[in-house]
Amino acid sequence: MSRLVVVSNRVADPRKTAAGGLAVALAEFLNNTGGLWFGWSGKVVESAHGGRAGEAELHTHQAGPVKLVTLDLSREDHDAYYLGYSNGVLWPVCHYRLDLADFESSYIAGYRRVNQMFARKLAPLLKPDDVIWVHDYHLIPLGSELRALGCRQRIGFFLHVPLPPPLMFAAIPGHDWLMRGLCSYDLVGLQSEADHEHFCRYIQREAHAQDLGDGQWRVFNRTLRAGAFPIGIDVEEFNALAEGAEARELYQRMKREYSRRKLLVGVDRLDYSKGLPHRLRAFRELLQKYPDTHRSATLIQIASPSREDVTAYTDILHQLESLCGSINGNFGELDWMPVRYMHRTVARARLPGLYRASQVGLVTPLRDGMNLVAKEFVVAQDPADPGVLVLSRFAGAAEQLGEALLVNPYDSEGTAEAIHLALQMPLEERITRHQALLASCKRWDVHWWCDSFLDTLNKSQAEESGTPWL
Ligand code: GDG
Repeated sequence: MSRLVVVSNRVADPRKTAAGGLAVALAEFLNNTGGLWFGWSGKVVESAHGGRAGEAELHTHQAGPVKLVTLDLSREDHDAYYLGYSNGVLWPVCHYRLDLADFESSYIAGYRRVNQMFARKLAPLLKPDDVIWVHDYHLIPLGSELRALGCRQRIGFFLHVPLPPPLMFAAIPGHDWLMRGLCSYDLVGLQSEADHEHFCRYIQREAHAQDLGDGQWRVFNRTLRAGAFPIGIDVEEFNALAEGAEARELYQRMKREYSRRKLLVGVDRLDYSKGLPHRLRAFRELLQKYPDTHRSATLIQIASPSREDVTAYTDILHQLESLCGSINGNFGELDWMPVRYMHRTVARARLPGLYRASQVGLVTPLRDGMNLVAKEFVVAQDPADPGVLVLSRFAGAAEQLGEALLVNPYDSEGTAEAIHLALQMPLEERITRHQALLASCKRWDVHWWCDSFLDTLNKSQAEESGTPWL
């Protein structure tokens, strides 16, 4: 069995529960193959080595059979690669927010520099029959940089965020270079059929790719595969978490505290893609239109801090604070606050308890690659008395979770209607919908995702020689 080498912006210790489903699923393969996980340490070194990357030292840490190898970034590289091009350009454009992109021309050089450094540092650690799996938008050109250094191993890439339609992708400075980079992999995995279709359309129109059938393409003088591999959660791990003392204790406490009220829950990173202000406006609409919800419906919104050094994130924080304040100010009573908003991270071990105590799960991103909260909410429910999932049609998860109440989050009236329907839904219908949703979550879990991606990658032929891409 070939060794698996995972490369991602950040590296997680797969033995820690806080690492979440992805790390746990990857850990299975990494453990079995004595794998290697390579990425940024999360540390920024102030002007060490003259501010430039290149001399960064590798930190090696053995986590059971898995070797974790990380490197630090200089301030200059971090700002251009991470804050600039990755989170200031690629993240907003991939989430259809051209208005929030910061098209500063110097970022791309830093992005490329860091990808080159990753390749330079990783290449000497590779064995000839390794299988390499690169993750996400921070590292799109890594495959071509590795190829340029002569790496002939099989290399797969998975994009966790949406891939926008060709014309929108074309707004990214260096989009053609990025797409060439994507095409240097042996397998490109996307979250949804919609994203996959965008990829195919782009390479057909812009690069005259030839469709070889069975997901294979001939483009830029090489053959690659592409497909949709919707990511799932580790259902067993999440069930075990739900059985744990912390989740059960929280569940009981919430049930006691809200015995005469209905709970709605939202759990998101505080990110503009998650549609939090739109969700609060829909909730306000619900309170305005349906007085029966007063003193009854309570929305618990967890917004865990994220990327606080990017301006667009501080803007969304202020919008949220103001909306929550005005909803509570206008509708609140001495014994009832409609919104309980927390700008804090809740321990992962408690999340299943919070989901299970809630009658409605609100997952209403404006755009999302997949959205794992939707799946966690479904799995955490009591099958005999399940809550209802209100899900944005713009989350990748909507392709698999069609039995949720699908909404357009831009339409606050429509979303309010759906929430009202969810609050009123008879038990029988809730059970039928939940059974179908749970079956999807179990069928397309994170192990299916890992297995199907790696099986497909193993089928792919590694290029005969490193391709001179650059
Ligand atoms: C990217 C893509 C894609 C959230 N708040 C807390 C907390 N979380 C956990 C959730 C869930 C995870 O974070 C969020 O996953 P999502 O899928 O919703 O979103 P992103 O972070 O944007 O992830 C996304 C994903 O990659 C995987 O491919 O689905 O589309 O954007 O697990 O539970 N966890 C804890 N406390 C919190 O307050 N412990």
